[in-house]
Amino acid sequence: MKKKIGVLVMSYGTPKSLDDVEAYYTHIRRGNPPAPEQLKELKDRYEAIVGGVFPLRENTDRQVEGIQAELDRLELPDAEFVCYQGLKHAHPFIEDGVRNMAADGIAEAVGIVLAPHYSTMSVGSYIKRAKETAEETGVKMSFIESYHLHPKLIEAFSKRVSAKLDAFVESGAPRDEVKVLFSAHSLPERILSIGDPYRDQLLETSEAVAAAAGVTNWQFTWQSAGRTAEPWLGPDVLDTMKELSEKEVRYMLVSPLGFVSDHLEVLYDLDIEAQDVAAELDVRLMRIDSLNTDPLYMQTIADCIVTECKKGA
Ligand code: FEC
Repeated sequence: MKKKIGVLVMSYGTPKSLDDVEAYYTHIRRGNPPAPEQLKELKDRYEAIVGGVFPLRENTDRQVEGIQAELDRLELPDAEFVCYQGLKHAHPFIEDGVRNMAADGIAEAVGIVLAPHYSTMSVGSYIKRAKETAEETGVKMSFIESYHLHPKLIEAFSKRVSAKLDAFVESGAPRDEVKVLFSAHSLPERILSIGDPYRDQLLETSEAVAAAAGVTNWQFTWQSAGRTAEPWLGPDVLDTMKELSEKEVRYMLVSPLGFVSDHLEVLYDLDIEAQDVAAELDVRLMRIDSLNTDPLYMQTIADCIVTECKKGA
């Protein structure tokens, strides 16, 4: 009989419905309920994207199915992988995922986050929670911390950048006049003082994708900074767009490399908020398509899992 290896696929999580936004936001705020105006503002953002539908849930479901299919296709002689979902801020939580594995008799598992870059505040906190529950339940777990330079990930992103640059050219824009803006979720500036690799990994991905797509006219910028009093990493994409437009840049291609799925931070922050700013500035803004279930991305994850298992064998 083949040995069953659990795969804990972790993702951010999204509310089930508009009624669930308050509980979700309270969880993000570590148990502190949001003020009524903060709650309204977040609900308005969800309502603005496809009328209050929460695409991240279905996208994560599909990604987990895609990863399972990719792992099944490998047909390893001695091992069989079984994927479980664990979400950071929604059901099934990370802890539920690990407990579900233990309840199914899984003794060994690998954990991976659907976010390619490591930060103590993002991927690190997913892993910490999974590790704690794994120790409690006796599941032997190892983790993939980052995969930001995996060749298939770089290929998937660079194909998307090239496709949108072609679309710019077809619509009459000179290719080398399109500024490619690689972006990722901002984090509080204090991560830099603790030697966090997040920013450097993002710059490495940007450089690799630019090289693969033959792009020299690019820069990195942050997006979606939290609404807290402390300083967050900048410049923000909206400020970058304003600054570039003052320098007569008229074509911009935003390429969110820190995200792998369509969700609020892409569909609202870029497709609505940044597009509104682009219209005010008379700038033509496009965005690369999200990876979602791109086979190259599914293969990236499957390959990381198998490589991690071989390390432990
Ligand atoms: O579509 C959806 O329903 C969920 C979209 C979503 C994704 C996402 C990814 C990341 N976040 C990261 C860091 C922070 C930090 C805070 C924070 C707050 C929010 C809020 C919402 C939200 N995030 Fe998020 N994030 C998404 C949504 N995020 C909503 C609360 C309102 C607001 O501030 O806009 C601040 C709170 C804290 O201190 O914890 C920090 C990072 C990522 C990318 C990596 C990952 O996916 O884990 C980093 C998707």
